[in-house]
Amino acid sequence: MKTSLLSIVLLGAAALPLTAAENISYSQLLREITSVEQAPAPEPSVEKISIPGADAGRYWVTVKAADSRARTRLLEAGLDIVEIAKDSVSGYAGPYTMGQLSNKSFVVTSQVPLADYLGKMNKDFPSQDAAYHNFKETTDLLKEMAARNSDIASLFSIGKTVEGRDIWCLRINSAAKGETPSAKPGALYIGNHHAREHLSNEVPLLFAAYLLDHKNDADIKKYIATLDIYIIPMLNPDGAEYDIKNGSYQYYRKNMSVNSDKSRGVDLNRNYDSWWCQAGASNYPGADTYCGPRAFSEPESQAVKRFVEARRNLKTHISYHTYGSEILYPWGGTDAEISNTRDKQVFIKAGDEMGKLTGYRSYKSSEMYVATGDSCDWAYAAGGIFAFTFELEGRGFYPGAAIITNAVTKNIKAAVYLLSITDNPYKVI
Ligand code: 0X9
Ligand code: ZN
Repeated sequence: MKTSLLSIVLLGAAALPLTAAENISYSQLLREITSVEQAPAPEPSVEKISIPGADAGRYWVTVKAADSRARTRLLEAGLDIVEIAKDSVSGYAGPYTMGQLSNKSFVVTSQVPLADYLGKMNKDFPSQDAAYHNFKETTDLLKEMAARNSDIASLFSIGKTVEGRDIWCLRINSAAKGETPSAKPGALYIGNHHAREHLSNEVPLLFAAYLLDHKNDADIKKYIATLDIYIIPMLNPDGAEYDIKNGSYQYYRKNMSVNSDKSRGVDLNRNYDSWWCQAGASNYPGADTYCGPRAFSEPESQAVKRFVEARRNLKTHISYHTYGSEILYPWGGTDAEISNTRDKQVFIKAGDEMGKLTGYRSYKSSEMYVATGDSCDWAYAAGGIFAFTFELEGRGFYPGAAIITNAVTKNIKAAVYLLSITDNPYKVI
């Protein structure tokens, strides 16, 4: 739970008159984040990690896997792949997946009870990560941004989560507000499909602050006047909140649905209707890669579906995840190449350009592993949207607050680049 950053920002903001001319300052936000980053470490504490089922046979495992095909089979066995090496992968496995790994022809080279593994990890603690924004802080900040920039910004909920939280969308458009349609080319940025990937909320949230703070810069002004920009920083607030409950990280990936077997959660990035629940997904509810009972079974993915289908003007999209310093483009659900060669060239060229701006490697999603039900595959297939998955930087899901400024700064460059081609993505080829 962070108190310092937002309260400083909002207390500071409250002292100002609420006029359209006043902005939540992006640079102020970054300064505050930096000051939180540099704050002295709190009292050393014994980390209390409570993993769902940690006592019931969850392991950190390393399994031989020489290529993307082998990695896909492991996803299907329910393995929550976290690290990919040349000949192996490592990740989390619960009792079901441990059974699959022993029954099938997998070679497990190491398995460490999760509690032991986490106990040995040198990672940051939530109190040191105060600069990250939880759901309330994100909500307050988005409301403040919209209120202070009512000439160009509006905020609305695209739907409710399993637990009834709003999925907020900040829209930046000089003419249309709220859910009013627009014919201008649209760009969509979504963070936090996966609960524990908190940096994927910060990047789009701070990108929104940046755009509003720079609304009078010539290039940004032009994009705001000519484009329809949507930013949904927190698609899975239930999961994100669960992941930080009790002030300790839960290593939680999915949403908070209660499954038929009473296990929790569907993997939202396996729940879209793109070869749903085929390769790289598990139909076992307890698995971290569980695809759900049917495509779009989840209110969060349904909300994205409704949102995208109602906005045929959308041309470009980034879905933020962590981690890996990668930019991925379709297909992710099949080894096949996309059939439209011009589109493929756009993906390659735009991906490379954003790769230069971030230092990330851009390549076809399925080369990482084939995984079906992926949001970006669906967005491209359903709407012809140039949809990129960004695996942001950092080693681990909890890279600490010190990573935010750099990650945000370089990713704003890539996000602005995407705006620059949204009027006509084909101009890049
Ligand atoms: O597996 C995922 O959903 C993404 N990785 S993460 O570590 N953030 O969970 C990658 C999605 C890329 N898409 C495909 N390879 N289909
Ligand atoms: Zn993810």
